[in-house]
Amino acid sequence: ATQDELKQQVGYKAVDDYVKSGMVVGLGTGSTAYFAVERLGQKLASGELKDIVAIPTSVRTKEQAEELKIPLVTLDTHSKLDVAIDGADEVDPDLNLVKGGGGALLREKMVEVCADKFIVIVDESKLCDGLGPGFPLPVEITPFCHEHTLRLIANLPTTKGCEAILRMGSSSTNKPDGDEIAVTDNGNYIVDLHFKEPIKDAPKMAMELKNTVGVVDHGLFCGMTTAVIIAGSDGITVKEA
Ligand code: DER
Repeated sequence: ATQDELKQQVGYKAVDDYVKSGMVVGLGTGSTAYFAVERLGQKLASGELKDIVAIPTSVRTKEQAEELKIPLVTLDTHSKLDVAIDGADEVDPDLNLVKGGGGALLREKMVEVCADKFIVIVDESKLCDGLGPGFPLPVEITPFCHEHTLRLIANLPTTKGCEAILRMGSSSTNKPDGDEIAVTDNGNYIVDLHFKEPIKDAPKMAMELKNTVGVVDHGLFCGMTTAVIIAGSDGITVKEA
């Protein structure tokens, strides 16, 4: 199966297995979450699912959902979700995640911490033994004095020795071209932290990053995952936290 077929398999399965009529559903961002949104639209159009409202985690997911006529609400009126479905850039054995490759980490985390169940959908290439070396850790920062904040987050006890790079071009890593600084949906910048060694204590790094003034949030999603649906060349497996 092609990588797109693997992404479609897990995206569809997440909706088929975890979304029931009447639910409030968080819609993730990225090329895998794209298929979950597509499947939800299909099942609402066919009548298999009814009375669903959804909360998108990015402008581009909002636009895809609007095209599919998925009824949308926000956390302001629905701050408790039944389920959220999203991709990830890395998944470690404890089901801690690195997210934010698509530049949507802040809205993703705001939505996904409010969900009773957080279902992660990945192809097997995202699995790792330790977070870090396989995918740079995105950190969303305020634009004011961003070089200063970049230096701070590159020199924390847990991050010392990493290479911190300001994300240029589009806010999604898929298209890091261009000579403009990437700007997120929230008007912020992103610094990607490149680690040579696996992150030893992700929760500690998460706390140090969050406590750094100028940091809005980061791509470590620790202790949030309910289940991961993994598409591999030999089929689909589900790992539950
Ligand atoms: O930016 C994000 O957090 C995305 O969910 C990313 O982690 C996964 O994107 P992909 O499904 O396109 O690989």
